[in-house]
Amino acid sequence: MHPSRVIIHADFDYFYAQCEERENPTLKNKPVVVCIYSGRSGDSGAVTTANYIARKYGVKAGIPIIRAKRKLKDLDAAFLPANFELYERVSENIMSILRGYADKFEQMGIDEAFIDVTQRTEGEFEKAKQLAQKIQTEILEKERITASFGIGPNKLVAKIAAGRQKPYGLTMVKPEEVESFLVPLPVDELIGVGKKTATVMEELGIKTIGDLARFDLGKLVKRFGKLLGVYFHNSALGIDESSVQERGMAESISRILTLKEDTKDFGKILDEAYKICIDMHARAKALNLNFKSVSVYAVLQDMSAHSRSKTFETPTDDIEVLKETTKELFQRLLNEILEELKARRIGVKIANFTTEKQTQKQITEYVNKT
Ligand code: DCP
Ligand code: CA
Ligand code: CA
Repeated sequence: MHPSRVIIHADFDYFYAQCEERENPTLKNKPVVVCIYSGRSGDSGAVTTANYIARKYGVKAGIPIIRAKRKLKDLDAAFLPANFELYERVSENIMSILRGYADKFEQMGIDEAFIDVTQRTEGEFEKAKQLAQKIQTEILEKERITASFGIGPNKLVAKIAAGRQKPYGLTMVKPEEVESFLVPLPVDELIGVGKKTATVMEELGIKTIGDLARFDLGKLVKRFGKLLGVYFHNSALGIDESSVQERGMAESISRILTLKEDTKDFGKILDEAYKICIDMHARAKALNLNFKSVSVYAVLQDMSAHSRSKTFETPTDDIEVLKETTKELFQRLLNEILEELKARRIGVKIANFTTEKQTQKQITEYVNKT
């Protein structure tokens, strides 16, 4: 038999709302609801997520803001507009911590990731548990965010495990425990079984993953087709061979921010742009990336968006080059467009990455050719 893989899944707890609590601790003891206001009227829009206090009153992702307000009426609840810049920054920082402990790393959306730790734990689940605790603590200490972890012999089991104890939970399912772990759970815990599929399954008498595992495969295939039928059957048995997929290099790193007040003052814009540069540069350094192009953006008061970019001959990781280029590009952009309108939002992007090794290679090749 193959020795088992050891996979960890991390999912950050009530993520957007927790980021808001981190920035403003006075929110901690009250219901917090993060909203996307559609802008049509005061309260139109939807809830993206809520902290656990608000969830006790039935507030959850996807419901209209107006409904959430009704549920939290008379309570001292905070309704906040989503601040994606913040969530992305926090997410990137936590992801780099996770990446540092992975044989293989795969990010799934803004608040979760799989890490394969088979090699570094020598396939031992107890070691993986210690490692997971260490990572959880590091994330809490460095980023002041709690994340829940699941450990399992594959992605399927690790992901379900991560959702079992929240917040700040750690659930380990060893290979020999997979069956007893899955059997009692509702089918909609399986990836790919949403509300609709769950309803169809219930009509077939399938409520738990155990029911699904026992259900006749032929009948399942008849109802859902071969591909899905077999997939559901295997999932219910805890079978998942899919590997943790390292994605290629990021294509770009960018930051956009809303200015404190609309302005056409070059100095003020540059101050903010430099902050972005420093932040992005640290990010590129952490990922060991050199960049070959820089772009700057401005969104004006009429919401029109404008950009300018520049590509270098050779990749660089020099902060001064980044700042100089940003300055030059903003100067050009502002001269050309800022006649009447002020800027509302600005951004900087670096792209066309190579890793340091590749850069070395390109440089040597160049030297050899000449
Ligand atoms: N999100 C969203 N709209 C949704 C669902 C989620 O904008 N319909 C956003 C807000 C969440 C983030 O994605 O904070 C992560 O989603 P999760 O499903 O992991 O939910 P949370 O992290 O908020 O809560 P939990 O503690 O249950 O993981
Ligand atoms: Ca989450
Ligand atoms: Ca998630």
